[in-house]
Amino acid sequence: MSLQRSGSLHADPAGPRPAGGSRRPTAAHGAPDFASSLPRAFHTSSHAHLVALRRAFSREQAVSGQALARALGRSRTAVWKGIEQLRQLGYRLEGSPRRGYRLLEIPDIPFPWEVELVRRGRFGCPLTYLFEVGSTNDEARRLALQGAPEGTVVVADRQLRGRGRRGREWLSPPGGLWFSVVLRPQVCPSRAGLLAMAAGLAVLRAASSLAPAAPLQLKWPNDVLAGEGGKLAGVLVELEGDHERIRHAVAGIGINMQDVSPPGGRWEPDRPVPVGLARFGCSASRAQVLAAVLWELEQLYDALHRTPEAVVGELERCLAWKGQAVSVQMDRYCVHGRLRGLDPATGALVLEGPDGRLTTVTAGDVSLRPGAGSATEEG
Ligand code: BT5
Repeated sequence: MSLQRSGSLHADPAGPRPAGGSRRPTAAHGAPDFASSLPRAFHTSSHAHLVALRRAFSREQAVSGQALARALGRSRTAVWKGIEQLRQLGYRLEGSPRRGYRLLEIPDIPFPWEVELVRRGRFGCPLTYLFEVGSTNDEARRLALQGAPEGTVVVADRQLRGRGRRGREWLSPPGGLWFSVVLRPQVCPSRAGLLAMAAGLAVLRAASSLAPAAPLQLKWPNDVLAGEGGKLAGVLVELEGDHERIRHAVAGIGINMQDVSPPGGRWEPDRPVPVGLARFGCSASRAQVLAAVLWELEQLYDALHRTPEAVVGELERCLAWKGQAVSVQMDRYCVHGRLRGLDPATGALVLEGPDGRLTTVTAGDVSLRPGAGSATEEG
């Protein structure tokens, strides 16, 4: 029998029933029916026993209690407690005195132990999973200020105050992939724009490998577009440091796994509509998607330090609207022009006016501008 990965959870009737009544996500979105006694947060280090237990279950055969105790280096009682913990969290485990335990169903939740099973590089360890948080960027910043190592990840099922750029709201309902990575880049702050673009490219690479049919493109400076007018993901990089050195950066990444419904039933006109990865035939779990993005991010991040021009080349190849007439809305100006590409040193957007003059834009919102382009500024 093969393991099932459930979107919704089916608590094992043999296991203890959680009491419920907490403010955490409900079973419909992949998180368990909670007991207030369940922890709100799970860390790689404080849940090392579950990491070991889950690793012992990675094959589909039954495992004896004795073998599990050996794998954990702990007593049979500790194994039993771990099994009960997993059951409370939505895992379906069959136990038989003769054959041992068999894992039948895994909830689609990026717990640290699930990510540990599929993680390939340095990024993603340590990892904190939260059922609910204000913003994962705030939590990751807090950890960064306490000295958390590069690659530390905070991931949440739901954000109550998810944010985009310029104070915009980022809708983060249960079931999406909302996470932040602590980075300590050795690059000049003027190149920080490339970090956000590299994070977008990491999502594009990972999503393309998991859902090859997805028509993905990068929209400068931080969006991953899917098809006409769809937004699969957004990136918010927040820096701490001074004009000479970045002390740390927090790369916040939001990926829609399912389509997101608009608040009040309507999306703002002229803004991309949130579309989920599932729409393109992706059947990967959130832990798998997270691990894939973290791996790509790590490769691109390392490349940014060694061979930034190669990263910029790939960014340009994936850039939406190249050669087309666009407008870039900044705080006080709107610039129009033909989108030519990226400044290789900073990742700024390069526009070309009808006279061939190039204009470089470091921040703003790009939109398509049907008709002829001219590099002009409007107040
Ligand atoms: C972004 O901003 O696209 C950056 C989003 C970053 C979100 C991550 S989630 C983890 C971490 N924690 C946080 O609090 N944030 C980061 P921007 O380019 O400003 O786009 C914001 C706009 O996207 C909104 O004004 C909406 O129009 C639209 N939007 C809101 N929620 C969306 C969603 N779930 N999917 C697609 N578009 C959305």
